[in-house]
Amino acid sequence: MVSIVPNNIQIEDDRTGINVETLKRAFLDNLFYIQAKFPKISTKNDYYMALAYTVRDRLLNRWLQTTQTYLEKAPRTVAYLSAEFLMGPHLGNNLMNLGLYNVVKQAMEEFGLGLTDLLEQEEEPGLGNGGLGRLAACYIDSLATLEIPAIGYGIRYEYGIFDQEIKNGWQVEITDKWLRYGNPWEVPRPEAELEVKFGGHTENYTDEHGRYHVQWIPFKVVKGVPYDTPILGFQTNNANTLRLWKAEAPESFDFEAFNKGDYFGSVQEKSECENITKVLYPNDDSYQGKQLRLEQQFFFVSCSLQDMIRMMKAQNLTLERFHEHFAIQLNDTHPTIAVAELMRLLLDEHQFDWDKAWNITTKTFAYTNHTLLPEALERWSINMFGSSFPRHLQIIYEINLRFLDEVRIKFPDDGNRLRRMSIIDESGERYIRMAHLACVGSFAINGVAELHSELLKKTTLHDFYEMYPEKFTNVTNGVTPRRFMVLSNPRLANLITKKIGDSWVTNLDELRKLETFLYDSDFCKEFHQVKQDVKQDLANYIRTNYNITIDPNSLFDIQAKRIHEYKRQHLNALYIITLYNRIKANPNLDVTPRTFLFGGKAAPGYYMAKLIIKLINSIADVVNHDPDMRDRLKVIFLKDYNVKFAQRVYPAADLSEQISTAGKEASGTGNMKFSMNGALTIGTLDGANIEIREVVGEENFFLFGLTAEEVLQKKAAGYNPWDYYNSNPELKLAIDRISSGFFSHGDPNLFKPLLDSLLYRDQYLLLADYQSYIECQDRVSQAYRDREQWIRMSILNVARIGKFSSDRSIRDYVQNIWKVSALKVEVPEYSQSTN
Ligand code: B1H
Repeated sequence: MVSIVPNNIQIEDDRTGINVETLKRAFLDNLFYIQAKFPKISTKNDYYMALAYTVRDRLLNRWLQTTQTYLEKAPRTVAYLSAEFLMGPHLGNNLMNLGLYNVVKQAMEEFGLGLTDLLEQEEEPGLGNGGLGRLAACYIDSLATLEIPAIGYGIRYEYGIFDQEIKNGWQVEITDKWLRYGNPWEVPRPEAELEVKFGGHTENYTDEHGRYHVQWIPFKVVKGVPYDTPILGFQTNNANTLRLWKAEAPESFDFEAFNKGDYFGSVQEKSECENITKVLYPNDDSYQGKQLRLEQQFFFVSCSLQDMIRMMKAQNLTLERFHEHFAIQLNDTHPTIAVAELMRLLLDEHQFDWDKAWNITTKTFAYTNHTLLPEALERWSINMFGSSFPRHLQIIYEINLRFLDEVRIKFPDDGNRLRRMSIIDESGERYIRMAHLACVGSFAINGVAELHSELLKKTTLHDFYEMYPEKFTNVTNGVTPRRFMVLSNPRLANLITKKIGDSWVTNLDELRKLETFLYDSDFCKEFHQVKQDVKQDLANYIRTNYNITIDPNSLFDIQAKRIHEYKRQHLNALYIITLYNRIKANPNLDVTPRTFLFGGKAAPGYYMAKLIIKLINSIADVVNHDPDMRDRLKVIFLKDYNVKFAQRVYPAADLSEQISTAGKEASGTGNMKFSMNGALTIGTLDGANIEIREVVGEENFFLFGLTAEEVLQKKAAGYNPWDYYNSNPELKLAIDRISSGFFSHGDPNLFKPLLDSLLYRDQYLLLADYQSYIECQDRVSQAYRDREQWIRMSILNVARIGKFSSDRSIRDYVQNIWKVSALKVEVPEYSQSTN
């Protein structure tokens, strides 16, 4: 193997050396030569940038050596295609993975700079909405840590998920200008740009051998420029690449406008090209049939597939073996146009015949479904789709024709089944059903938790399960313990390591060893102290940023996730009102003091979700200022919940709210992050909650509510929310308090849409689950009074959570779906300086 490390580099080199003195010198050097500043005139951001470059320098040899090794050995590679990568801040993660956290901390301290301050400075790349995007980020981390050759492909949105402010209790959206001060972690690769076509029409021609071909004559061409970010594994040499595409105008395509002297027209065309990667669509778990979104999807998919083909060519590999070289994972249907685009590339640009191209395609793709919610299932109107992608529409028709023939053979004389399964929905205006295309075009289909995968087979994809049972599997989601334990909760991580050593970080099942200390009172005390200290940290943060005092001895009850009716933040709110009412009725009631914390963004166009935020803030206003509460009840909505802030939140929770209507939350991943940090869960039998409860033990989990099956039965039997309202006095009082205007300065109309939806529809069965939830919450309050027992339950949550490491999820994908092997990267030792 050829080393790419120049052999004259010595360990003390300012770009590689890792002792305090060298790091300090390198930092000042970067401050001077990159930021063009010296300490006296530097801002905090200058310091952050100087440090970021100092750290980046120290991972470049691993990154380039990895790239070199992959190029040489040409291993089978995972391509993870995702419209979202919610990476969170890079600096702390890279410091941890390089093992440089403490030495860098010391170096900064010698300059009088606090490392935590500098870490706080980083603007996180919010290139995702919620769970789906964060999952992609956890998987990219685990892939590198497990030394699996992999590339993450996605979109470099200029504006990520909006920043949330709260004004007068309402959400206000602010554009996320995350690139404003530059991004030290990315490397633009303009030399590797590619072209992507849009619109126009197709033409048929016959070549000199009499073979029939189709040519796509586009209306416009857009350039895709890759921006690469190294993703280093935890204490490995493997640094994989996250390759995000930015859209730019080509230099040549607008010549017509220029020739006509239409300068402004051509500039406008340029800005229209760049629109494609301008902004992330801010909807979680729902889709909008917007043409620009479809164009975003195609843009990054086409760039990525062309990039893979180019790589194979560079390695002298034949495209006949494309499926042997790449396993492409489709993160939901968002990149599913890839099925048609790979077909087009093979058919039209590389002259494969249909059967050969289809064989390769269907051995390449695997599809992960992330939701059963009907409003999230992507379908594109044929007209819109065809106007942007005329050739792909033809290809999809042809795929469908052949597919329906297959269905007909397996299930003769079943017209309804054909209509149900067709990739084209012909029931009204015609649509392409992307999930159907994904199922037909993939060799594997998986849900993200056991229940979800079962429901997929029973409901949404039932016909496809009958057609291709062998394609279906489950891969339960997981999260990275590096970011969500080691980095975010160092106190807990250090305590664990002190007891069981540090190999749990890459082998999370080892946390089981903590069970030996369950009745070790010193350990329990220390564990409790860690939780108290972390809660105090959050209390301080809230004191500083919200000017509200909360009691770290109260039970921290936290619901942090996107705001959605199915996630039922308003059920939580009904419990708060119930507690409030009880204390009002009996001011001396002996209640367990609680602090209710909420965090999460609402999609800007989702009125009901925004009204839920307003309701929580309105309740907070009343409760926090009512002297009768005597600080036993506090409610805070924490604004702008993002990855950076989440890292403060998960460690501080006593109780994690996972209260979705059973059958609606595909998996959830916050549930895992809370539990890993010692929170107990109050939850329904939904998504991964079921599996969490299974491993931590039912006695260490607060279960309530209807099961998924009972939800369906109840709805089928004709659910009437009024029955619950009329027969439950506490529920009635809670709802009446809202409708009377008690929380809205006397305005009875403010929350009417929300209450009407509860009383007249209650799609998500809040009223049906209310009593069960209230009783369960009361059990929580009781349990928290026996603090020693609570601590043991909390320890058991941590000790038994190993299954939910994303390392386990990735091993599942590797073994059952991708069939790839690890490839260790060797980084030659730098020659040691001798003086
Ligand atoms: C999940 C989405 C999602 N499921 C559409 N579906 C989007 C759908 O921009 N869009 O159009 C964006 C996101 N997100 C979540 O995925 C599930 O709700 C969670 O239960 C699950 O844990 C997570 C990861 O699998």
